[in-house]
Amino acid sequence: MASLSAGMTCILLVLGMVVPGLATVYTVGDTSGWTTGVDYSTWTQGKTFKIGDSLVFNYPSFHTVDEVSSSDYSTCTVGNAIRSDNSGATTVTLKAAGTIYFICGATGHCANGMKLAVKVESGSSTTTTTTTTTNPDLSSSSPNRSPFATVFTTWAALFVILIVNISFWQEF
Ligand SMILES: [Cu+2]
Repeated sequence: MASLSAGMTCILLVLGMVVPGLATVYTVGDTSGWTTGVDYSTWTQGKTFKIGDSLVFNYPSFHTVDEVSSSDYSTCTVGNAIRSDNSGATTVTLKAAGTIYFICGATGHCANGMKLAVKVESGSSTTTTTTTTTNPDLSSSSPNRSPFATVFTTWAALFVILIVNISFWQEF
């Protein structure tokens, strides 16, 4: 039984390393959305943001989502936004490593908490270890192979390995 547990633990460790996470969609502020009175530094705690992940801002359109510089973020300076949106539903895809800063452009809102700094890590969460092929015939024969299909195939293969592993240990 100890051997079985050890074998399964080993398999689970392998699963954790081999199967990558798909891109994550983060709703800023969760159910609170993008508004005053929320501490977004608390919201980012414990979250790992990677290239390919996205941030969804939900808010009434008297707020704005302004991407700003580090200094404008620190000082709550409005009017110099790199990008700005007030559609009420803004999705920002994280495309580069580093820290990206957002504030609300409405007067006084940044000082009332509408400021968000997200540290983006360089590791992409959409890259899998099994998508790359050097065989041109193989790649052209499956042009519609999606990341989901790849992940599913990987999981299926590992599931078979797990079953074989259990069968093996049950022999003893
Ligand atoms: Cu606002």
